[in-house]
Amino acid sequence: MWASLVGFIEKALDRGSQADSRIVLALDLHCRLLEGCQHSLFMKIVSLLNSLRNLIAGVKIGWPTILTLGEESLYRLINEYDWGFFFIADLKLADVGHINRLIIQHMADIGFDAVISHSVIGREKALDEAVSTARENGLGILSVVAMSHPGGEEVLNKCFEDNLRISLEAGVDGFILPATMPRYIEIVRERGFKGLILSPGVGAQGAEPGSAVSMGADFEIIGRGIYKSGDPVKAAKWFLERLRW
Ligand code: BMP
Repeated sequence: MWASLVGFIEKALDRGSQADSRIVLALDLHCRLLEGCQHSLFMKIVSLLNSLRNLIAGVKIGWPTILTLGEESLYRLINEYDWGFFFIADLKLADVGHINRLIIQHMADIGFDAVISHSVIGREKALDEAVSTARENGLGILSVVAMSHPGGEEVLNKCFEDNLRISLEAGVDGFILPATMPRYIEIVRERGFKGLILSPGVGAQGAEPGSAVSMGADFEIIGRGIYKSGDPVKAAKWFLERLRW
């Protein structure tokens, strides 16, 4: 069932154990086009990642950074430094199949190891196509099954069971599940899911570091708690003490 078991899942777990870290940095640093600071942002990110080299397992890059840097700079960022991290493109795909296909091909060209898709889009001509495109291009694929913010409970998280079923049937490598609502993580593990679970919501959104892992998550996703802190290395070390492999 887990067709890419020796692909992204293994790569992520290997890296986590080797780095002795369950931290995935959420990289959402950005600047506006008219500010003309794309180059300085690139250098700032290189310096940040360098300083976190031995503290984090992977990097999840979100829309703000993807838009600011653009494809060419992202390609350089991921490929021209020997980081050792795994890189996840967090586009939260939520479109029809052929558009998801095109976007995933772009992410593969840039050098990402995995992509994130919504699952609420359904399987047929949507998530199925995202999964097959990811596989064809050697990428892992993670799906959003429930979200971490309070409004997640209004609609999306009410579809948790359907999102989970759709994701399992489509054969994703793992799930994005909220550290702020750890019961969802617990349910998924209680049902015997062996793939990856990555949990956002730690730090700035209020969840305690280690809380998602104690429910069965493999990694906790931390953004502002690290990159917005006055001393990102000190902050990452603090989180790491609670998130050792
Ligand atoms: P922060 O630690 O700064 O709150 O960042 C959380 C990261 O996780 C962001 O990149 C956000 O897009 C992502 N995320 C989230 O916060 N909640 C979800 O339910 C799903 C996410 O991907």
